[in-house]
Amino acid sequence: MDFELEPEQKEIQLLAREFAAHEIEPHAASWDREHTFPRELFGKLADLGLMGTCIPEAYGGAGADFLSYVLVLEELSRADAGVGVTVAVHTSAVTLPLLAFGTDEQKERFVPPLARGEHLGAFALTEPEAGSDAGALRTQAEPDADGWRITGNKQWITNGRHAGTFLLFARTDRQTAGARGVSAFLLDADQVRVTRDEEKLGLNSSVTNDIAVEGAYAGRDRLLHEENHGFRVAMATLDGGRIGIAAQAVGIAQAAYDVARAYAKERHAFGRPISEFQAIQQKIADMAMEIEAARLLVHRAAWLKQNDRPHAEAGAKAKLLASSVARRQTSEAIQILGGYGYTKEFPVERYYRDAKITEIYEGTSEIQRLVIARAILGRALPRRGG
Ligand code: COS
Repeated sequence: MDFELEPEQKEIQLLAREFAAHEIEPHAASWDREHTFPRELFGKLADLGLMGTCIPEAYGGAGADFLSYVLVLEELSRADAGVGVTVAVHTSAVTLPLLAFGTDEQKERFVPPLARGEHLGAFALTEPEAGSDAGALRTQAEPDADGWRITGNKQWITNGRHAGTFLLFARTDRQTAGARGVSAFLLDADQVRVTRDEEKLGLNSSVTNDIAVEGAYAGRDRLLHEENHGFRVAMATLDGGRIGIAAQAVGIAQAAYDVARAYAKERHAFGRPISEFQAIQQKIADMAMEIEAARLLVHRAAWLKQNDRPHAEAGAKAKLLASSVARRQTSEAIQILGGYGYTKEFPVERYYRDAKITEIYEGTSEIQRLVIARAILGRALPRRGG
């Protein structure tokens, strides 16, 4: 066992950290306040290879491993969690499943423009009445010529307004309810209409959209993986994606910790720095411990994934812990800063708002527990309708 990062991993971590410190962090407060999606930033990230960190060089990526990618996500999210989710969805939820499930032709056609950051990816699974119960989706793909006509509505689609490639899930078998009978398709931006921009509690530098697909034609070349087996694509994608969201949560928690620790040493009360009071020391100690524990789970899950080992349970555990640490410890950071923490003068209120979503998207904490429990106990939970 070796807890030391490889030299290349440290190098890429430093690259992302320095980029985030110069190009993201100084703007994060205004992007949050003004709900700015920093489109040009992703071009700069692409110039460094960070829009395809863990994508092979042959497909236009940087050729680093999955752990390196997770390190990048932590650093980006530490500066701005909205930037973190944009890159996470683009990479984990679109580019990686294309590599895992695509034909050679699909990989050659769709991956390089994504890996080089020429356009963004969006993952379209969720619908107004299919969130945690993803298998209940209603978007329909009707056979037409040698392909399908797709019609339906998707909700809460990260990157929707700015995406060039959509990985979209639709029902190809009308007779079969639930997860069976769902297929995965690759659509272009001009086949999708953005119908709404979501207003959110946080992550204001990312975009979240409702989209409509109105009879878009998808030929066989746009079917990802086998017909009626798209749910497997969705689940396997989320298994990996959750590790990325866990890294995002660690980044947010780390950012809150950094501010709280510095403030505790500077702020005086009762004639001493508040860091000399046990009440504050105990909070700082808990923060440091919980963040480290969450990070270790994230790194282990990433290591399992990059070694082609089962990682669904490890990823769910990492996300479950990291997201609850982020929610709890961003709140504690506000507590340490007191009244200042509640104002926009310091970034901790933004971290607190941004942290909450990590307990919800790419599977709620309740779904993570279900995934973990199924891995431990087997499929002992009631099936749909039963
Ligand atoms: N990897 C690969 N395949 C998987 C899988 C995984 N981790 N988990 C399930 N599958 C497959 C199953 O093997 C099954 O295939 P077969 O019918 O061929 O055997 C199929 O997918 C259906 O699985 P299951 O019966 O477990 O589906 P359920 O409807 O019970 O749903 C949960 C399972 C609840 C775990 C799933 O719907 C889920 O993860 N929901 C949360 C969705 C989510 O995270 N949404 C966020 C969207 S992105 S913001």
